Amino acid sequence: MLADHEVHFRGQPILLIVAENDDAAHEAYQLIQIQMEPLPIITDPREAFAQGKLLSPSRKFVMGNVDEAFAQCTYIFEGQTESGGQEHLYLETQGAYAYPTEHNSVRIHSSTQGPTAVQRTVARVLGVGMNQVEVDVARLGGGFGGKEDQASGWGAMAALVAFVLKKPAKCVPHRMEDMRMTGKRNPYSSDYKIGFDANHRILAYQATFYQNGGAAADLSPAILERTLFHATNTYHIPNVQVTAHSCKTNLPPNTAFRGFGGPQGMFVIESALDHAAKSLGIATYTLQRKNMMGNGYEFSYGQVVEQCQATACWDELNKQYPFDELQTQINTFNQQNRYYKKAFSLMPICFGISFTNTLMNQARALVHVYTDGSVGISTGAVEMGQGVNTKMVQVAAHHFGIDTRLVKLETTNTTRVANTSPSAASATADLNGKALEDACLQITQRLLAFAADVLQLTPTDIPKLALKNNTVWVDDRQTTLTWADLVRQAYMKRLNLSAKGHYATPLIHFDKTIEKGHPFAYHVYGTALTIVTLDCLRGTYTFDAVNVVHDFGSTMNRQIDIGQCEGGIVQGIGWMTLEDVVYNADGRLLSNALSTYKIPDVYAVPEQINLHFLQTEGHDLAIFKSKAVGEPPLMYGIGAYFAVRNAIKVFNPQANIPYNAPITPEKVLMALYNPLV
Ligand code: LUZ
Ligand code: MOS
Repeated sequence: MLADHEVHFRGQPILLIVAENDDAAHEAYQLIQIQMEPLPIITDPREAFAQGKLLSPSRKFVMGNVDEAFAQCTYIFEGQTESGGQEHLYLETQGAYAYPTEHNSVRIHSSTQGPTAVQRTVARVLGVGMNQVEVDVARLGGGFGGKEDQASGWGAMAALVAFVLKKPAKCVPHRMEDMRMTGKRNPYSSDYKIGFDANHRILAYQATFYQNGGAAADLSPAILERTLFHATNTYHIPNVQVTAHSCKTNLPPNTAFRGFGGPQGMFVIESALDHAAKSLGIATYTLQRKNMMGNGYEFSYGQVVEQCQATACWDELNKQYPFDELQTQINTFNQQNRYYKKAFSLMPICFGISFTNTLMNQARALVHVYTDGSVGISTGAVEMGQGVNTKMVQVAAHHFGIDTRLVKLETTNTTRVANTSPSAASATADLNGKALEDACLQITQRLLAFAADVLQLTPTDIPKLALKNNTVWVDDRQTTLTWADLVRQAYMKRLNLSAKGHYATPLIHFDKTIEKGHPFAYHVYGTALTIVTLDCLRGTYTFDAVNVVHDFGSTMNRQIDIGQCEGGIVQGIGWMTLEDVVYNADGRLLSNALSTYKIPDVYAVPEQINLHFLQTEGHDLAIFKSKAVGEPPLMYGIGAYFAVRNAIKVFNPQANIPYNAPITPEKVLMALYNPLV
């Protein structure tokens, strides 16, 4: 919990001051003197790699033979990319509140995406059983991955104080402390090599990823894996060799952030394609579309593409906003405007849904039907603004055929639902929704069998019964037996009105020894068209529109899903264009406040975000066939980088712009006049 002998990064907790109030704590802090001997500091992942400093064994996914394929290529392009970190900037900082309870136990209210992770860590720090640690989560003011693994420290500090002093304790960092002490999105340094035949078809792709992991493993090894899973994005590439190294540096341990390594991998292949297209003198979108994958394509990790919507989304977008016509209009605008230049880009996405660690794809739920017909439900899902609570209530209300008003969702609590996976990987609604569905169906089966009795039908009639509109229906005809009556009578006959549901995603598996398997329940697809206007005197830009065709499956809540897409797009634009996490050579965070770290504001939001729902059946492994929506839209933001880059090229075709993100206004201004001045 605290540094021992060596401090590995600036911001690592060294000691814990317990005081009755903030002022007293600060006074005590002033009295402390620490003597430390400086050690060498590494902040760059390539340097860490050269010194053999790794957080976990390196990984390599291979399909076909890239060496043989490159020998056959007509065109080969090689280069390097950099993508930066990203501060989560959840509105509510990290924090926990703990108090002692009976039987030498402790209860913790934690701002965590992973209640069980906090419970496990606290039990270990206190040296007690997990059954002596209760974690309760009402909701979070945002998580974005930052509280998947990094909430545990704050929970442990609060719990330690409560456990030892037998008094309530609260541990909540100030915003600037939170920014300095916690890890962020992993920055990546990458090398790519891409080869094409004479018809511009990709024959081979090779990439090496140097992940900046920070000072401890945290989730970086899992993030590294997802980078490899998404390294080829939506493209049909027969020969692939991608290698990834998780490099240990002296920065706060970097961690999960919406997309979880996927965006970092996709940025590299999109850079490689853009590099190739510009060198070949063709539109990047022509090259992208030509190489789009389809059903039957085998990813480098062995999963075969099914129910592919990649070209369906792309082509529908092209139908609604014809790209060639748009280019013609933009050309006219650019001829008529000397200091404003417009450009656009296309960003297709394919994101795998499931925790890549197969065992984490499990969930449980607890349902009680009370004697008055009201319902209480508990799941392992944590609400952090993504709307999962609403979706859980929808699941229960639908299966019982009752108004959502009759359903109450309890807090997420480790004594009601144990051994939870964190709310992460976009999989929370699917996993917990399916577990909840299992519990609801156990109860409805009992109730419908009982209803057949009450209505004086035979057991063979049970399949004709349904619960709808707060009543029992037979063969699509409403009966006079209401839900409330049914429940009350069932109780009087001593029926079990509670159930525990369980779900483990079927079909998925992965063998790390050969790096092959079927790790994802399904994939989510979509394409974004991003149009930008660049102010070539100032280096600033505004996004005219982000137009998207997205594969929601069969959405169970349109408003929530639209909200997730809009938020993801804006957060992705922030990562790619504005947000610059800066450490000095000593590993001190310089961008530790909103005055030095620029996040999207109302002016940075695209003037229009137009979301089109692709018409599809949805997927059976998605709850109510409504596909996971949390992370995929973030990657549309990558399109913003390429749109801005294209606009610079219109003004200054000679500009030599490295594939480095974020492409901040400062960098844009330099590129606009380089090498002109
Ligand atoms: N967390 C995790 C995640 O532990 N495993 C994952 O595969 C994942 N994917 C996305 C976001 N968080
Ligand atoms: Mo996450 S990056 O789904 O905690």
